Formats: sequence, C-alpha cells, structure tokens
Amino acid sequence: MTFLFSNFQVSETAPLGHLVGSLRGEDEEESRVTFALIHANTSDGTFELDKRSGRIYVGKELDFEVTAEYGLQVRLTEANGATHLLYVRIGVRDENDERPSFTSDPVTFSLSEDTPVGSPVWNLSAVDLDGGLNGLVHYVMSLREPSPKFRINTLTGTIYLQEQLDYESETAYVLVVTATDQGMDPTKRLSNSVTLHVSIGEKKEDSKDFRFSACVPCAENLISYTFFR
Ligand SMILES: [Ca+2]
Ligand SMILES: [Ca+2]
Ligand SMILES: [Ca+2]
Repeated sequence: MTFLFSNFQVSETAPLGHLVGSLRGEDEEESRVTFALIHANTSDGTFELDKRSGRIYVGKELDFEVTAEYGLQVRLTEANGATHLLYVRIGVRDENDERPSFTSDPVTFSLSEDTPVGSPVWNLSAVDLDGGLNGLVHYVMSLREPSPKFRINTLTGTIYLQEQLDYESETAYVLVVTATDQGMDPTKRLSNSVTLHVSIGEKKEDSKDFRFSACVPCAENLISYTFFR
C-alpha cells in the first residue's frame, strides 16, 4: 500500500455541486480504479466523492468562519485489488461575506462641558468575523453635527474630544460612525453604521470659586451679604 497526498482549495461561497478537484490521474488504466471515502473530519456529507471518476464535489454549504480546512482519507483500489491510501486536504478560501457589526446601536453617553480637549471619550468596536483584510475594520465619522467637536481614530475606533464643549451653546451632539472592512476588492467591502447620542452636562461649580456679594440698601444701613452655593 502506498500513501498519496492531494491538496485542494475551494471558496467558501462555492455552490453545491461545485467541482473541488479530481483524484484521477492521466493514466488510461485508472479508469478501472475505484475511490472510497473512508474517513473525513466531518461525516455530514460536506464533500461528495464520485467513486469512479475520483471527482470531489461540494455537498454542503461551506463557511470559512466555521471550518477553514478539511481532511479526507480516501481508499483507492486498483483493478488488480491493490489498495492505496490517499490523504486529501481541502482548504476553504475566505471570502468577504461577513459585515462589521456593533454590539449596541445607538450608543448614549454624557460628558461634562469641562472635559479636557484631546480626551478619549468613547471607544467603539465593530466585529467582523472574516479573516485577514476581509475582517479588518476602519472607522469613519460620517456625520458631525452640529460642529466637528469630535474626531475618531480610524484604526482603533476611539473617539476624542477635539474642541472645548460649552453647555450654554450646545447641550447635545449626534455622531454617526461607519465601520468598513478592508476587503481586497474595494467594490465588495461591507460596512455598518452606529449612531451616538452625546449629552453635555453643565460643569460642576466649585462652591469655593462661586461666590458673589450683594449690597442691599436697607433703611439707613448698607448690609452686605455673601452667597454660597
Ligand atoms: Ca462565511
Ligand atoms: Ca468569510
Ligand atoms: Ca468582512
């Protein structure tokens, strides 16, 4: 008995019945050889083997995100009864078929108007289950109303304050961030958006700093009051 190895690649979006590869050689005599699938790391018929032609077909829908590689063992029987064992490795090729997704949408948070400029104020994270560039997410802020007080780090998804907030002039902001994967084919990139509602809180006044005096004319006396808050 001899041991032989074969390697095939198939796209995860290959339709049912797609020809993955053929185990049959060029030799005329091989027409009398038969093939039998004796073991697979999945026994659910993901691949079908034609025992006469040695052709392997896709039998069930593939998903790179679930199984990226299969191993099959095939017994090859010659006309004279001699048998050989074939190890067949089938690699599943990733396609960009997963869309980035945010864990929650919309996102709501509040900031004090005295938040220092340059502070990170929120961290967004979108998950894309694809492999490699198909699953690498870039973030872009697509709506910055009413003014560009915020910016986002394209790679990390961290949002920073870039201008001083002022409760008296604006009490809320709506931001829209779009996460797009970096699939090799730019026309097939997938994206998803999230809306952020940011409410601005008034600065907590320090009672030591906040004091004023009022002079109230009262009868003949000028009385001085000091107010604390
Ligand atoms: Ca998939
Ligand atoms: Ca994929
Ligand atoms: Ca993707």
